Amino acid sequence: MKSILILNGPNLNLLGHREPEIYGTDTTDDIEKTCILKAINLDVQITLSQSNIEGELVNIIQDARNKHDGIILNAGAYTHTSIAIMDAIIATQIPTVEVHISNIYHRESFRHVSYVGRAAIGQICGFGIMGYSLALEAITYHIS
Ligand code: CA2
Repeated sequence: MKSILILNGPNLNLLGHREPEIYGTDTTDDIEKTCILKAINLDVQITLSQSNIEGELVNIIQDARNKHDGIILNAGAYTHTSIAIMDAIIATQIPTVEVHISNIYHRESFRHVSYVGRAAIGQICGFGIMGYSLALEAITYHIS
């Protein structure tokens, strides 16, 4: 069975509790529930992880080698700044789908730049937490 890592970056642990007008009212527990249902449907195994620390995200991506067949990554604000996370994705060569809850292109111009996007196979943004299950479908299709 294929194994997919779903990795969230900084502040995404606060989902549902702050800025609901941008990020909605769904929490990370809701992301987990939605993804578990989708994973059963697609017959894939999932692991969820979150860190607020850039280096930890790099470590988790490196550790994914030989463990996971694909990564779904919402790197939060590090999306727009982190060459280290981009390099980790390129180095591990694990197919990665970039996800954002909000439509980053409707927001400030600094959010229009994505270093993750340079390494990812594709990007899903603007669909709220449904983006994670769409990404699960996309990555499963890609690696099958
Ligand atoms: O839309 C997304 O998923 C983002 O990755 C979310 C990041 C933001 O920096 C990106 O530009 C787009 C921010 C995540 C912070 O999440 C919060 C949730 C609740 C309250 C405050 C922040």
